[in-house]
Amino acid sequence: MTVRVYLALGSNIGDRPQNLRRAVQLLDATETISVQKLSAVYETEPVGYEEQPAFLNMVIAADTELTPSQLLEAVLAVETQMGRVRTIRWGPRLIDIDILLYGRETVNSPNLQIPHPRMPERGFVLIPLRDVWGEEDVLPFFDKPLQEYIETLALDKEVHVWGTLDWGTGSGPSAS
Ligand code: X6L
Ligand code: MG
Ligand code: MG
Repeated sequence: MTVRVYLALGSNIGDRPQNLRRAVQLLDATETISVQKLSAVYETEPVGYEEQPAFLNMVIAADTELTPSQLLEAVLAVETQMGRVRTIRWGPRLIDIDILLYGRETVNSPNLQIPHPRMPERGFVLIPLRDVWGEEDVLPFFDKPLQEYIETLALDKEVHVWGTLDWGTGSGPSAS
């Protein structure tokens, strides 16, 4: 059975757009994960631990046959494969991949919570999510339309369009 999932990506170390591009490519190269839509790439002020470089953030929609825990394993494998080392909590990272939504399912285990519990407060998640949220306004499990969450975000943390990611689906004019 195929499930539509939404993943949030972030990078604030090294070649940030290249890190996002590689993560999208590795996710799409994973058996049973098929990347469907990419948001714009946003440059965002750090939240939580503020003394660190600005992030690039984006959200992707993908289809998968994996269960939630298998998807988490796949996501962590991509982070590890890219060389992520976990040091400071909330600190700088060359790639972070968070599972936001897994169809309309909820998961509450010690290592995985879906929907992502902090999602509705984070502009760096909701604003890119709006780009790829095609179905209907209201997010599953959150009682208001996405746009209303965006309107009530604190405006002290800047999120602005940085550009778009050219990740090479092989369907472009240069494909051979
Ligand atoms: C009070 C206490 C208020 C903690 C907020 C928010 C903690 C977000 C952690 C918080 C708090 C986080 C990114 C980031 C991080 C990212 C941007 C986190 C985990 N990841 N800032 N901060 N983008 N802009 O991807 O999200 S650390
Ligand atoms: Mg995160
Ligand atoms: Mg994470």
